Amino acid sequence: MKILRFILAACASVVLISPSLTAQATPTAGRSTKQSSTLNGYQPRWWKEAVVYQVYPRSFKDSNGDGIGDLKGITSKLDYLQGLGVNVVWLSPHYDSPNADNGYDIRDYRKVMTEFGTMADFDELLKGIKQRHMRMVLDLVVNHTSDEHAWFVESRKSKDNPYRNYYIWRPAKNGKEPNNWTSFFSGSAWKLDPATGEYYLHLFAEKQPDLNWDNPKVRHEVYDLMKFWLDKGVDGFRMDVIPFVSKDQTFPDFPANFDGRAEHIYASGPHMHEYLQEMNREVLSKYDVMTVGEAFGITLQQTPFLVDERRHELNMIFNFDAVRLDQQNGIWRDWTLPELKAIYTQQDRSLDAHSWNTVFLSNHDNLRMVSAFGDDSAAYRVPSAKLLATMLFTLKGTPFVYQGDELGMTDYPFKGIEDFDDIAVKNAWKEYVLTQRVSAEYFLANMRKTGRDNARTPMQWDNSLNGGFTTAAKPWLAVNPNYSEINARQVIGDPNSIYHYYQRMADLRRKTPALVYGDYKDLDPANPKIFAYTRTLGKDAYLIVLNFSKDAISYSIPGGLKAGRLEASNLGESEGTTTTLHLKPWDARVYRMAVPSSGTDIN
Ligand code: TEU
Ligand code: CA
Repeated sequence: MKILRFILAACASVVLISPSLTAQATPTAGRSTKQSSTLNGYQPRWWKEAVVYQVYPRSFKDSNGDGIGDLKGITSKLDYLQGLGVNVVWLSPHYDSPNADNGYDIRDYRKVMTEFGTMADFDELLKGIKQRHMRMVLDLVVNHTSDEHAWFVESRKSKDNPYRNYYIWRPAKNGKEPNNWTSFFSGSAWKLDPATGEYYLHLFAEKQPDLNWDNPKVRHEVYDLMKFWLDKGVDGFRMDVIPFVSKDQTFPDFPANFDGRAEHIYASGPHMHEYLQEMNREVLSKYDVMTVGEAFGITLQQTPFLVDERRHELNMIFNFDAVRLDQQNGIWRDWTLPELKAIYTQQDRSLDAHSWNTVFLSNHDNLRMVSAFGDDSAAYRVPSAKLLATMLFTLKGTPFVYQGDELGMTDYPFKGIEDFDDIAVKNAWKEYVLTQRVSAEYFLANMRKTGRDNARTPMQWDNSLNGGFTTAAKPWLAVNPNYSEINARQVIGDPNSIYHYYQRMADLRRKTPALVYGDYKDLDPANPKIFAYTRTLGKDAYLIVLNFSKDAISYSIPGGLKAGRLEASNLGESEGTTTTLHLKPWDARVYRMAVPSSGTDIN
């Protein structure tokens, strides 16, 4: 069955396979078979069992009072992270950058951003992480650089500059841009450069020119800089928009029936798999590291082609299906629970025991998890944040926690355009409001519900001015005014807090192989309010029941299954071995199921 699924998935994403790759989809002796004992068919790996915590350095902790988070600030909070029970810290970009896109525009890959500190501060941070038996993953942003990177400074000088071919340059077509591709940050993806009269490609900001990965020198520069950081002892990479690195160099226009999802076009370049396999061969295979590709534009069906271990590309990716369920082409939409459940079922069906994936509902590009998927009103913020944590830690895949979600931080009450910092929002304002005369109210209403700055406001450490994030009068981005109630000091002191619930869930996951490697089954896919599923490893079976609503519901567990021993619960409800649960609003429970009578296949 699993093999059939794999073949079906292969047919569905035929556009991604180059002929030579199918031959490589078989295990290579000595590489994927290092560990012989498997769990439910899976090779046990530390990154499958880990809980990852994402730090967005600019907003984590300011140590020197300039209003900007920094590396020393992170180091000062390592006990906090260790106490939370996370195993891996993923650091959003910390490299030298003019900050057109908060560090996702890199000027020097081997230097630390001045505002964040020095290389000595980095080494200290890494040491502190290792001392606490945690690991560190860096953000690898190599689809593009800053336009201030030395390579681009050279590249734009002349058509015969040795670095010209490091980027993607094209002459005008009929006096206009080479094609009709658009930038994610508004306008054309091409920018005319006066020095040579040619256009360069930038899928993001004008200050983020795309590298030309078809130039082997570029790829080897990337491999070298990866080794530079791996040799310092870091444990892997989150790879920014990695599916975009291979471009169709004929640059056809968007197809006639184009649905506006540029990421699907940009992610289907011809050599992506070839380059990832080369990167794996040249770099990754030489270290015990984890990789997670930010796979914007990759469908769940296409996922195994990036993460099947026999292909030697990546360990896991971020699909955008769940996290962007509340958006369609950048416009907010209402989502339904059956849609969310269908995504997790699809994720499970697309992947077999040779593949792995992630579970996440927020990051620095999205909303606050409790605001988007829970209920951030005073009555339900705490239980719904805990319910989401229950889901995150019991679904199949490595859970990624975004800073502040363990406090139940919420979206920001933006008033006007001046409250936003994000280049995506500012450019869209120019395009839609100032140029196309879209109403400012409509625009702002949408940005409140989709804008990336919602998740970028500073961490709320305590109830002192600016939430204890900085001693500066004005942080780089305003702290959410609810910091006096929602902050780390408060949650650490309250044994019933969201923070302590995260701790308990991380602990439960760590000691429960069934929650990591066990089979997943959605018991009630169509139910609009309840998410009920099992995780089963041999005789060890867990039942998870989540009430995604503010209704009290009497719920008969489907399939005649019985609850059992309570392993976790956000509201302290138990009810023991029963077939009917009396769920309160946003109730979340994890039961170890009573072993079914012989012959009953609970899965
Ligand atoms: O994001 C990839 C990406 O394209 C989206 O998540 C993006 O935020 C959205 O489409 C904008 O509306 C990655 C980084 O996570 C993001 O912060 C960077 O801005 C982007 O790449 C460019 O490096
Ligand atoms: Ca600082």
